[in-house]
Amino acid sequence: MSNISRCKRMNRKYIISNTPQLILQSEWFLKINPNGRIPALVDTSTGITVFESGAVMLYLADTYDKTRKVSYDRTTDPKRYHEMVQWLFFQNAGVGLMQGPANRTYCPLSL
Ligand SMILES: N[C@@H](CCC(=O)N[C@@H](CS)C(=O)NCC(=O)O)C(=O)O
Repeated sequence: MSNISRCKRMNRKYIISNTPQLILQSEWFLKINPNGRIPALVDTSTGITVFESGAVMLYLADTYDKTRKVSYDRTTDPKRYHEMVQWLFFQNAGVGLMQGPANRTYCPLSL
């Protein structure tokens, strides 16, 4: 039984990561992320699916970091919240943006 099947059976949340290309282009995965990339999150508690690492992180923080141990609240701490979001976008638009193409270019599937 795969880890995903196990998580589904246990009704657990799961993040799909470190996945072979064959799976990323499969019909069931493309329903979760039409862009065919990881990470993607399926939260069986809420029925919400999220792709894009930044969106996944914001979703996890908003949904599960209720006591704000690792994130900032937009309403009560807007200064820090927007600083957090700016660095998240900086990472996603810079380093993160080039990571996918770099993987495709420098790590051919035939390896
Ligand atoms: N902007 C996306 C980038 C996702 C991405 O490029 N993921 C890579 C792994 S780090 C991937 O899925 N590579 C497989 C492929 O491009 O086929 C995000 O931040 O989630």
